[in-house]
Amino acid sequence: MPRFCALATSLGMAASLRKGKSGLGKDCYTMYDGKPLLEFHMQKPAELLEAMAKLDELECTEMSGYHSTELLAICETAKVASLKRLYGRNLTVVSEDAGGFYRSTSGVPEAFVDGPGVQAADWYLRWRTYETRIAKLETLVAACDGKASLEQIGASVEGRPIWAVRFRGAGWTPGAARVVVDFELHPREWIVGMAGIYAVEKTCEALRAQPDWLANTEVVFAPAMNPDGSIWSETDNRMWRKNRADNNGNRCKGVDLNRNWDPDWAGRESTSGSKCSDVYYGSAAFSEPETQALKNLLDEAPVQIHLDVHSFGNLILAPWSYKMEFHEQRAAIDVPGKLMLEAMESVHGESYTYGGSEALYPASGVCPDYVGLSGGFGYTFELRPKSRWGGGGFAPPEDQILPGSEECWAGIVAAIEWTKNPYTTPPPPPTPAPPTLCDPAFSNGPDSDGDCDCNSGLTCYEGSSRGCTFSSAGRTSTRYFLPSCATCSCK
Ligand code: 0X9
Ligand code: ZN
Repeated sequence: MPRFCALATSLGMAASLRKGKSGLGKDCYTMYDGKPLLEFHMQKPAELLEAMAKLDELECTEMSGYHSTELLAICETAKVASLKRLYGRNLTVVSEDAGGFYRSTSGVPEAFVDGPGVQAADWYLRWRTYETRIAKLETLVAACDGKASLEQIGASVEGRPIWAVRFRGAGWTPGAARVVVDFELHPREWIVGMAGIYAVEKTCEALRAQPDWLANTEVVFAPAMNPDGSIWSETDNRMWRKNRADNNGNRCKGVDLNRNWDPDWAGRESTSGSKCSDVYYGSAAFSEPETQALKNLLDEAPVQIHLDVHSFGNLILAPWSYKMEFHEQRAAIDVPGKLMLEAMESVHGESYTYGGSEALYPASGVCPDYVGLSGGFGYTFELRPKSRWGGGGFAPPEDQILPGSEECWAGIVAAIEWTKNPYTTPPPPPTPAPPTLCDPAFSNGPDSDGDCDCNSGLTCYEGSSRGCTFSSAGRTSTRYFLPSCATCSCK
């Protein structure tokens, strides 16, 4: 399998690749070199769907992920004339060279070379190759003081291991608090793969600072759910979304791992039975080995919160994903949902939107709806960037990696904290205790440290015993007594 992005990096060519025209061999943008990047401005969702079907027919690469009524696509130059005739002023050419455009604004993934002056945090300043990310996982788990285990949960279509990192706190038994977070079902969402490694790193750090943080709790991360697709996206096709299933020898490969689930597999919303479609749902629910691996992990024990991490759009999407109607438990679902929102926004002041399918679009057979069948809450995160423009959509600038990963981590922490104490309505603010006063008939106070003082000439009794407990723990006095003492009196 060609591995040119990684190879170029190890030869020190990444910087020149990042700058513009590669000219140095193939990379993950080469297939888009010299092809126009087009933007379609549609007025209504129905027009959007029609345009998307047209793009499928013309074998264009659709790049907006259905995020708005504005579509972004890369098409062959020869197709542009007919598209211009069809869409007129609703079509603009953003760049004549989509490959060069994304190569220079987003760049290619690199290995990480440690050495003098290199900081650990530098790891998050560049996109990292799949191998580099898995190697980092191994290092992190090995250095996590025995708190984490790296486990193979399955194998991809092409036979690559699928890894999970499990943090099982002392005292956890099946049925107790459990959070599962999966990353990068969609390979082109590179920021998600980076955020998955960051989450593992931060969990180990948190446990080092507070070893009992996950007592009675299990947290499992699956940081790279689609290894074949990720490598394909890094080496051959930057915008690859599906796995690498061969679809019985069809000319179009791949199943969308976020359409291959129940409930509502092969339903009506934003999915397709066409093998060439980016949202192809596969031959059956759970047909793909990557889907099965995650399903088995989720099935091991009840899950209170499942987070399925994607990009882009700055969204936290509540279930159900497959329909517009509100979930019957939506008020309860909103409690951790809004805690995650607040946590993510508070990191950098970046705004996120929280909502159900009304906040994006409904989608049938998606992964986070699955835990809903057994009572869990399954949310979708759509990480940075917020938009394509100035944002880069699926291929943002590298300076988005670290803040995006930090925001994702903050959302995960909020989910874990809620799961440890899963209230479904926010707790009422604590009611202040009514002030306890000293009865002025026989005492005065409270004094500076909170005691009542018997009036002159009176002696304090607690019940029938002479002498009362006062604020200095355990000591008694014939003058002072605690205002809360119901049996204390001055005689
Ligand atoms: O379409 C998807 O799979 C997700 N967007 S992405 O751009 N990452 O591909 C969104 C799934 C839709 N989810 C909900 N409606 N909740
Ligand atoms: Zn996605």
